[in-house]
Amino acid sequence: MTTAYLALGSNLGERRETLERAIERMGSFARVLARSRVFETAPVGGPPGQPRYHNQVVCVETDLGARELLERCLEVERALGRDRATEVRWGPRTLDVDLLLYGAETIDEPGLAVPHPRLAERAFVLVPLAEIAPDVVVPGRGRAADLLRALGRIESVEPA
Ligand code: GSY
Repeated sequence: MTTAYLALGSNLGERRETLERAIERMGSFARVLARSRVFETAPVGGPPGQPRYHNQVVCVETDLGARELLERCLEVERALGRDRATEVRWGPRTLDVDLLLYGAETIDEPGLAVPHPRLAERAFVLVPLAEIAPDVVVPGRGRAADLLRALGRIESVEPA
């Protein structure tokens, strides 16, 4: 069994409901141990004028390997209306699921990078992650709470 952290984001459609439905579906391949509150966040990157996101982080326990876990999460994205083939790069999306951490592993393979390479720069990930797991260690970077503190003043990440 491995403990993993997943980041969810949605800025199209019924954002909160989409996150809720995604977590429900994750229950078929992982045990959800903890979930952060949902935060409303300003979009980072992508085309100007896109809607604000709802973001959330969940902690799961699973028998799946990291790649299989990611694949199952991408299936959840597709089931909830995401079409990576046609969407604008960094543009609005019904659901994004990122594998942030998989145990204490560091993985750098095509299509699979753990810890997530931009985790330490993203307040919309670190705020919910540090809420449920302030002491979790991001391999090579340090504790989640310390990474969040290092970001300095946080704007546009508010409980939804
Ligand atoms: O990387 C996930 C998708 N995404 C997000 C997001 O989830 N939240 C915010 N605030 N901005 C984002 N830009 C992208 S791309």
